[in-house]
Amino acid sequence: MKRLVVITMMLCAAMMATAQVETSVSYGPVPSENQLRWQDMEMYAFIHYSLNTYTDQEWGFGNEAPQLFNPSDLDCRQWVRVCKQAGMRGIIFTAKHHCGFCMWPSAYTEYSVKNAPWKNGKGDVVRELADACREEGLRFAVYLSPWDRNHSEYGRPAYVEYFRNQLRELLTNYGDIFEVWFDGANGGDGWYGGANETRRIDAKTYYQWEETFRMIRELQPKAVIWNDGGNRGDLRWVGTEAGYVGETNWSLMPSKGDTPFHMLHFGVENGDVWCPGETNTSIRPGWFYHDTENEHVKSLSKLMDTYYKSVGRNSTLLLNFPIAPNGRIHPNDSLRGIAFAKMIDQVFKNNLVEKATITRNSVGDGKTVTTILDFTQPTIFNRFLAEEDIALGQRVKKFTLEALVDGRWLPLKDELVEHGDGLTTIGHRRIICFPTITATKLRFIITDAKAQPVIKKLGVYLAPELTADIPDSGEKKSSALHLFFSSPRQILIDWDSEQTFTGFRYLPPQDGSDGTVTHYTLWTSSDWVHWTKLASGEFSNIVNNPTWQTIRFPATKGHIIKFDADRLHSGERIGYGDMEFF
Ligand code: FUL
Repeated sequence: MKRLVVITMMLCAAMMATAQVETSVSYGPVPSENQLRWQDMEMYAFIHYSLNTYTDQEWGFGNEAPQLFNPSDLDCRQWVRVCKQAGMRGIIFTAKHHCGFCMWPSAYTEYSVKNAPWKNGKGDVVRELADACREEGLRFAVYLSPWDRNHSEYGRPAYVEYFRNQLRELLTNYGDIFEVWFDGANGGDGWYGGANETRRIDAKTYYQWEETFRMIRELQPKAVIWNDGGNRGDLRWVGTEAGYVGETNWSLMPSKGDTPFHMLHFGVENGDVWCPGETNTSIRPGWFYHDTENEHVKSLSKLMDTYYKSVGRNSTLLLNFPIAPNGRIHPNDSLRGIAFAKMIDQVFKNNLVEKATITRNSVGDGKTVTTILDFTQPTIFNRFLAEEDIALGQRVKKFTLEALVDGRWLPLKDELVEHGDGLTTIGHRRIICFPTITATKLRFIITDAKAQPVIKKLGVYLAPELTADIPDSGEKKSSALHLFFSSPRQILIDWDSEQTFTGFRYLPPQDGSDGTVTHYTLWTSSDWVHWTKLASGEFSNIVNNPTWQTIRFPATKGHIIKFDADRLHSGERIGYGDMEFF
């Protein structure tokens, strides 16, 4: 006989948490405290910056001159502010990339900032960034490339000693480190102290990872280790840098043996260790800055897609922001990053589950669970979210989703899925995207689980439609300024350097009055935090006489302008024929 349990209640998030946790016994491998803390970070930034920034390369050969490193305007606080506003909770910095150039004055090499003209060789980028992160409440972490194309001993035992010495410097002199990132790229050709040759190593044995890991555990017991270089760390690569993990994503891996692509990408259902996937990708095509990529910063819809396919698939998102040669994050990247965070907030700010009545039936051994969300009235939505309490293990194997539309249950499928219907694992967070529907009820059925599921949160949302034109047509650039629609009624314009503004001209759309701004407020800022109002008011008679509108104001310094359309004549988005600043 099957046992039937029925629970009915008005749902609020807190009740949901207690109501569904009927067990506190874990099942299978579970995350460590470090892994749990890391998973809760959800999004954090990569920063790629090195001599490559000045040679327009992705991988330096190891013989690039330290003299190239002389940024005019290096500002780690700008990086941190941008990352923070882009929703990032920490930063992983390329302290040393494959070229071997150290962004801190390592005592073990001359190939570092100490021989660069920047700050007369007295600078330390790692220090400045670690301090800036601490000030702004972001966590800090380091990328130290095991492959070093500069070092003469690379490939021999002496280099491994050198590598560990460098790591010790980074782990002891810069405060708490949340993650240590060891790139998998290994061996091959390089300068190697002038040898100019190809050196091959066995990534599994050469670096003696066990000893290095032991050192990390001792010096930074709260750090997680990422390693795709031949030894299982605390986290795994997801097998691609394109910014997505498999829709089935187990946070489990086998503790031993090789890890082919499918294991990295989908995890391993019966793996014996907890080893969650970290999705790493860059906001641009390259990891390092290249002028030629300024027009190819990922669109907002691409970034949202990346979010759904990483954080929304039981992974974290490690999103790279390259530093431009002047020592700052380029405005195209920062504006896009900020718009990304805003969009995430917008999508998830209103959880429709809070207005629903929930009924939950679990059958038999409790592994099959049906949850019905009754909205009592027709409700419009297009996103579903579920979270397991992963501290107790990852359990759900399969589920279905159905919406009651006009009295009929319609199956919903994940429209971003690459294989099957995609309604498989949940883990820390699963987000399902489907076309906008109007339904009175939503039915979430867990059809297969390893053990009784422990769902700690459910969410139903209405995400704004991201039409293809938002990301790309929102930009207009000249050499001096970068313009971006941060929302349909707000334009942000960022200059490469500080300006003195004295006036503004606005030409309304010339092909109709939709989008014409009739009332506006204009702001400026130098730091994205403090805003000074420059002017606000009405463009008189602009609809009947759609000509240039000129506004003058007292000279004010800043490098960002925010143009708010307080009122539009008609339409939903700001329109303009042209704009000019004095
Ligand atoms: C890769 C490296 O080779 C790239 O240069 C970059 O650092 C990326 C994050 O990892 O494997």
